[in-house]
Amino acid sequence: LADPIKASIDKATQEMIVRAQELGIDTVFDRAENMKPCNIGMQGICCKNCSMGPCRLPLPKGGIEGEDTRKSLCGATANTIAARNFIRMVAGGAAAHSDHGRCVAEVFLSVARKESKDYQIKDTDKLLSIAPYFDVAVTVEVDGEEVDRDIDEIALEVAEKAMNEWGKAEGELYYLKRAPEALYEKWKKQGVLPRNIDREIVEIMHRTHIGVDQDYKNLIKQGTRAAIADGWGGSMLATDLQDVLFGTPYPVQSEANLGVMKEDHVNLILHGHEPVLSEMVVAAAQTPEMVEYAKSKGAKGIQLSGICCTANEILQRHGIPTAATFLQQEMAIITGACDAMVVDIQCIMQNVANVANCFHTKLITTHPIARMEQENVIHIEFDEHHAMEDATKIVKLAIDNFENRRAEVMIPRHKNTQIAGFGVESVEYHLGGSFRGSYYTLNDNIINGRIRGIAGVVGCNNARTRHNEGHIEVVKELIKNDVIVLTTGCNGIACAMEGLLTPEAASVYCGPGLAEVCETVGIPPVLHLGSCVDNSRILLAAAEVVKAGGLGKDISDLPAAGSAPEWMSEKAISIGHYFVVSGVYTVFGYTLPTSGAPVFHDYLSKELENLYGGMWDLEVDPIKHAQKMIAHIDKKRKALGIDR
Ligand code: NFS
Repeated sequence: LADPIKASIDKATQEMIVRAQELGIDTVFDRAENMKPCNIGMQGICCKNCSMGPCRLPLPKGGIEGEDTRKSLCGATANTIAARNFIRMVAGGAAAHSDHGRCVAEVFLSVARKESKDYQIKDTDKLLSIAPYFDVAVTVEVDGEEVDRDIDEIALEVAEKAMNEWGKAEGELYYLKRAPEALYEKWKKQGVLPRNIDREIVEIMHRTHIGVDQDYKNLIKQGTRAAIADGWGGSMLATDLQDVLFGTPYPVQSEANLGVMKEDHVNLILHGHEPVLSEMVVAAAQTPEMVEYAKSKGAKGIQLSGICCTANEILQRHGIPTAATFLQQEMAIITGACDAMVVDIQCIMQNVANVANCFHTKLITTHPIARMEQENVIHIEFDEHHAMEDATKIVKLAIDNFENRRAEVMIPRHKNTQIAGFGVESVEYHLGGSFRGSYYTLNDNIINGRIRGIAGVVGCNNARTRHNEGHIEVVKELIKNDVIVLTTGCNGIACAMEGLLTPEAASVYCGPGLAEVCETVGIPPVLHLGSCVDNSRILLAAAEVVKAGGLGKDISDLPAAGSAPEWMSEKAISIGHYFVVSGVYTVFGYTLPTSGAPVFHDYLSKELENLYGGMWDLEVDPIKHAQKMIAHIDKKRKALGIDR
């Protein structure tokens, strides 16, 4: 069994590990004790792309001396195998983000066509701001005068063009031009401008099939093209179209950790990724009829909360509290107070169904591509054409289940306050010049040294490392050294649970320069920018910083670095790679599946810098991890002539 103290730094999680063990229910933490990962797979050098394999090419003890003669049956080298595996991870991650984006685009198209009455365009300003990138005019000439164009017409044209990004026959992705010109030119020179989103992913599957692409440099080049298609394509489209449909987030106050659940309320937990579902469930649960209905069943009300990136989506737009990170999902049920958990796609552990089986919890899958085989799971397929109806059904199920609680309820009392909902627009509002209307103040504070640099710290939890320890130590070390942190995903949740997403955290944890800026402006030192597709907000914020001037011409010139201290998903690899090829020095914690192929690893961590300005690194120790990022930031400051 897992040792709760060694498994997590978080009190609520520790208590729930103990609780689960008392009840004889295994969690991911226990399973991590009982099953160790495959050492060869971890090094990235197991090829199972054909049935002559799996071919395993372990590094000889003591490393490689002289020529590396390892090869598979077909002759593939360790570098080829590691590169193939690596870009297949990029493909998996880019596919996940982008298919999510496609679903949003489909809903947007049906809204623009006036086919789904339950969704509307909430943010027309955002729509108008993105239309020009698709070459969609926002004004028309009438009798020699420029007048505003009909918003429905604009929406339809944007929707059709956006939809087309997944499969258009020629050209390149529209959003690539949002990158700084210098970066766009680098991509063009390297021949990695994505043509359309799906094609780049498909091409990875083709090129990694046995006997196709055998040059690790050429393989990673396609990985680069697909990663760009994710960050500056599928993910960015997901973020933008979600903002158009559901509203661009602005700072909101809320809470985080399992303690947000309430014993005397119906607890309905939203877990997964696409706000298309969760937005409707939130709307349905907030209707007076549903609240009354809950009261009629003896509850004081309905407590919604979120897990994983759905949590981030409903947090940033509605202030709905966050219940759990990826690793705490089983625990939300083990509280005995989860009346229903509704899931869609991604990061949903199959074991939640087994845990739900030990309690009264109704587990509801909603997505046609993500179903569960266990008998206790209910499937309510969510369809944009009758979204509110489906959502109401889900909320009712949760309420009806309130009186069926069987186990003793044990909700850990731990939670913390958080301010979330930052984005490109609100950062501009808080840190822009009021009359220049750009990132002027932020840049000014970077140039004068109060802010040493910018870090994007993102990504998952991983049961192979102590839950939240890497996240929190890396972030604290950065802000202590005056580096402002932009966070998303489960790092955002971890920071929220630790109280780092409050303006008050500035005086406690920050160096004097960053503390002064945060106190003056009234922002937390760690700005939560949303879900993992919202890493596109970090890219755009970086592009804005470049645009505001004084800090070089490209993202790679900025005193900035990226990090994923506890990553585990393929999505994280895609994100890491699009950060790198957008010019960001990016450090991952735990492990990288490249260690068995030193030449390929070196290519990622050294050679890529010459092509794109960014590079990969691995550092397990969180303090060293942060220090490496700071060293890179200082190197960039020096190059800009703004040494502190
Ligand atoms: Ni990101 Fe969201 Fe969390 Fe990791 Fe999973 S929730 S998309 S993959 S685990 S950060």
